Amino acid sequence: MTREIHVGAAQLGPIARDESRSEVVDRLIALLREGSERGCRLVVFPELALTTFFPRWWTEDPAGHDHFYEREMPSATTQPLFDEARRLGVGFCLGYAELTADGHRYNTYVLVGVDGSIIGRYRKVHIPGHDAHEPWRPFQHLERRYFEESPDGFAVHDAFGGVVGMALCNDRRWPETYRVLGLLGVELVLIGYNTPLHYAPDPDQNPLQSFHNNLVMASGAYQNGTWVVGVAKGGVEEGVESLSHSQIIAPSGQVVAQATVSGDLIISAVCDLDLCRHYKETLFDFARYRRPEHYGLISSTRGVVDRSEPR
Ligand code: CDT
Repeated sequence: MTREIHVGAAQLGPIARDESRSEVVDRLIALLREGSERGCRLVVFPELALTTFFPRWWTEDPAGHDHFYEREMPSATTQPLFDEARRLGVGFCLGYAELTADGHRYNTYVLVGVDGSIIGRYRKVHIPGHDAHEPWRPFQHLERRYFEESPDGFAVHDAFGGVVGMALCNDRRWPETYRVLGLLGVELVLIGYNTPLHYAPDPDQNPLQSFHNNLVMASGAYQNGTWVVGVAKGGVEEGVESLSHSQIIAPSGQVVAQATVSGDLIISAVCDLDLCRHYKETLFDFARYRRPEHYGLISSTRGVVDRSEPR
């Protein structure tokens, strides 16, 4: 018997700075319903799906952006999304800015089951951008000012009939993300992203954003024999254009569904989780072929080693 799950990638268009949380929740509910009508059991929303991408603005006091964070999940404002999920019998994955009771700020993803209960929470591991104000940029990317690095790392959850893992945006560029999840047996990786088309430190990369987006997710899927669902918040948001091109990628590395336009929309695919075995049990049979004794540097150093130092 095959293990098939119909997954929807709920791409979002821009969220305006002054758009209220409940207006955004209404947009998410509309997408959840559309996913349900298509037959989806799981609908995946992007990173920071409740607010505009606020790290593009500097505030002298980091707490100046605290109104963009959620202090509880669900809250009175987000509860209608959880209620609708339970009513429809559709699970979802939602990205938001989390402010904990003891004052920690994380870029967070939460996985919610078809009964509306929380299955797992993931806090972004790789925090990109900068932490100081850099006025030379046309806009800021201050994630390193407004979010802490996850203290928890990566995890998988037995959910939706398979093994599900989460990652957020910049995490998708790092092979370690997929490999750690792969070593945990992941079959479905959910990744939300906000990727501005303009990359100030090296604008030569601007026209390559879509290429790189597919390159990293397709490689991660293939090299670990897993489905990958990449979901954008794209379009022109507060004057900054971000990548759309949401996509669902099979364990072969092939794209099986892709958004061709920006804006709020659903793409979906029936993901046969048993397809993962084709890769996990052949070319990427980790237990048979990996040589971890030669990979020590990956976890023992952060940057490039100084080869002039005796080792
Ligand atoms: N949200 C996020 O992680 N965005 C980054 C932008 C590039 S770093 C400024 C990304 O990796 O897509």
